[in-house]
Amino acid sequence: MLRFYFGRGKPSFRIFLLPLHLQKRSKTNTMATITQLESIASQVRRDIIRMTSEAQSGHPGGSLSSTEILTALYFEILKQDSHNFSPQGRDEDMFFLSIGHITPVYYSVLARSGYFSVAELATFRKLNTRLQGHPSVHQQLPGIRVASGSLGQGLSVAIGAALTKKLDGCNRFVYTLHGDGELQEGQLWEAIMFAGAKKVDNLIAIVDYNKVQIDGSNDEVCSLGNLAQKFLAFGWQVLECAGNDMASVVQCLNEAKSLTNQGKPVVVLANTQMGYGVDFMCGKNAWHGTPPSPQQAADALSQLTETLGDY
Ligand SMILES: Cc1ncc(C[n+]2csc(CCOP(=O)(O)OP(=O)(O)O)c2C)c(N)n1
Ligand SMILES: [Mg+2]
Repeated sequence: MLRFYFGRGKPSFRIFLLPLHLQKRSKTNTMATITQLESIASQVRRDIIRMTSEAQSGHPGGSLSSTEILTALYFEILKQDSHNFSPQGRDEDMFFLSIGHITPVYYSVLARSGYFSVAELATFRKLNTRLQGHPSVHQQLPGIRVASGSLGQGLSVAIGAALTKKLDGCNRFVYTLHGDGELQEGQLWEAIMFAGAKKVDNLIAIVDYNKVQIDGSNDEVCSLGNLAQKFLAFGWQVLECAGNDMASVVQCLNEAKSLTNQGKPVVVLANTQMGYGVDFMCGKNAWHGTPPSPQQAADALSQLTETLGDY
């Protein structure tokens, strides 16, 4: 099943439309929440710019493209107890960041949602701190269950967690986030095949589909072809959304939840733009792993409203 939510891609499959009475109801119910989530996302983007600029290293591009996705997950979708973090995640939803280099956005949403102090964001990428360039478990930072950064591994871990939840009789879900360049890793396709074959239907994978990666566009490096058709062929349900539109992201993730327990894993292709929210970064792969200079950071911050208060 493939459904589109305001996706930029040509809707060559079934276009999803809520019945009118539900459209009206969901709009009324979610307007305030969407506005609040957008406000949080603005602060998260400020954190990303400040962390990478102050450290003069790190990955702002993919962090900015994934901001709506991670904000929606941590402030709306995931059922977790951020104040009592348990690595086992029993009776909770679990999230695995497979695209480990986007720690600026990950650390920001973890801190802002209560896993650790917001002030700790100032230690990003400093030696002997918990906020290393890529997530690691050695520092026991609350919220992190597995190290990542070596691309391609997160789905395999998530499948193990999802199968464990089934064995434990837990009806919560396991979520992952992947990069599109990351999808060139062979291990991912082995995991995608396994999840489809074994009907891991409590698993929701999300792709930050920003169409670029470290060395250029996906097409220049190694085309992903028709990604939706590939997932469908591997036995997944496929949804697509406008990944930098908060309403589209939230609606799509809620729909993904409703498609669980139907014998197929679910993937959300979130059409995003690298560097979204900062005009001179938007759509440019050069910002994959380049920190903004102090002048560039000042320019970027002038475009992003401070909503929750800078750390
Ligand atoms: C196994 C492995 N190979 C190569 C790398 C180096 N690397 C880090 S990020 C990246 C590109 C990832 O592209 P994408 O997933 O699209 O992330 P984005 O650039 O959009 O943030 C590469 C090749 C790595 N971290 N791990
Ligand atoms: Mg990418």
